[in-house]
Amino acid sequence: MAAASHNRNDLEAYWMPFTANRQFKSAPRMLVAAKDMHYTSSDGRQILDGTAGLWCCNAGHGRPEIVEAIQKQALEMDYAPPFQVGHPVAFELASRLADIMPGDLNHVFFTNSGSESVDTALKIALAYHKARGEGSRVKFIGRDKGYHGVGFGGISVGGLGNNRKQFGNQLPAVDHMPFFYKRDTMGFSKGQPETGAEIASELEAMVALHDASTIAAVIVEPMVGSAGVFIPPKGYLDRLREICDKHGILLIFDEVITGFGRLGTAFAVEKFNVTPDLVTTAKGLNSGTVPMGAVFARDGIYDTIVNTAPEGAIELFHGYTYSAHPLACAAALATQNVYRDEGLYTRAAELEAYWQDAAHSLNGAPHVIDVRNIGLVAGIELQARPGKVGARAFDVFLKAFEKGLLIRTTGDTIALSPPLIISKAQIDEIFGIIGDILKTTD
Ligand code: PXG
Repeated sequence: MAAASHNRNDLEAYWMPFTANRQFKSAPRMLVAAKDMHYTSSDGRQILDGTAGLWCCNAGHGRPEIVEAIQKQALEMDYAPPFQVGHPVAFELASRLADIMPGDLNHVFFTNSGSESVDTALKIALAYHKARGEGSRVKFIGRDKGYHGVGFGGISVGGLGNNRKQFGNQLPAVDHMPFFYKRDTMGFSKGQPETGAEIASELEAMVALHDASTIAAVIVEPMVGSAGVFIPPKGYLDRLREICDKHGILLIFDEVITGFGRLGTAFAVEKFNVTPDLVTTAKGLNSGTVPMGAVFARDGIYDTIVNTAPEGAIELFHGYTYSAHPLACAAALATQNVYRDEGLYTRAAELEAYWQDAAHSLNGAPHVIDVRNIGLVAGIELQARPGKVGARAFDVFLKAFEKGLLIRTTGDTIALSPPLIISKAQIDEIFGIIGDILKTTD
């Protein structure tokens, strides 16, 4: 009964996501406050944020402009239903976002996470083909090692075995392109590898196998984030675009990580100069302050779905209770102002050379078998301990936390993606701490 609940171990009730619960609860690491580039731990230490939270707090933490906008909106109107009524901040935000997104990706559908953005984009792709009389296009092509969130759509088009193996059923009509990265030819590349784009032609073989008339969309992360920071070779994304165009297949860029300044441009669309048909985003949209995602669609997709529906009919049977939540929208507008006023969309480009040199200074450090970088992202891959994949990198994570640095690890790769407000001294601090730890890690 509830009466006894105060006696419980209060770490037990919370089932932590993507976490070794038993291990964590035996030695918890708690964050209790955050300001600018630092977290504060429960034992009062300052922890330098090497990961922008989880690739999301691009403007840094506790930014007064964003906090005040959320407070003001909460007082003015806490919530408004998004179906059949609107509120002005959502329209203003969508217009602002369409303005900064290149090309004719002018229509914005709001969600609450990257996973929801992916599901939404997949559904829009299906609805688009159906609306133009090609309802046989129901298959999706993802890529090995892709991460597209944890919805059934996302794990199906995603290419990470660990995220699928406990769950059996997937979307049935999905296939995966091969991974593009080859360490022997691409290892220690600075920015985009020069060679290797030809593997994109594997998509042609898949189209031949499935027949174009069955394929709705291809979805890729323009830069592979979660699986360990892999940068596409020059020309690779262009080739995917060409093949999709040739066969009437939609191209979806999952920019949940790359969106909002991470690569030195507002979106990877601009950085790689390839325009997809749909773009999924979340995270940096409001600097991680309130859960929110957004899907961008090209004019032709919106127009086709909206204009072919009968007068007065709902054109897309899709949406969430919290789509365009007023607090999330207010936070996003304030965040966009911070990004604009502080030039944060180009800041990663300004720091890229410095960041790259700092990252590659670990070339030759103990256990380092590869260093990859682009914008303000770096992947430092360590040799795995025999039979214990991930253990060495996790040790580095624990030691870094002790030394006042938050990093992410995936397998044996250390993934770094700090807030875009980072200073050069803080970049030195990140790689200095990691270099020191590697010297004392077995
Ligand atoms: N797409 C991509 C490309 C992502 O990186 C999602 C979709 C899903 O977003 P939500 O908001 O539903 O989590 C992501 C999320 C990591 C890590 O350690 C990265 C993510 C999530 C958890 C861990 O790199 N990215």
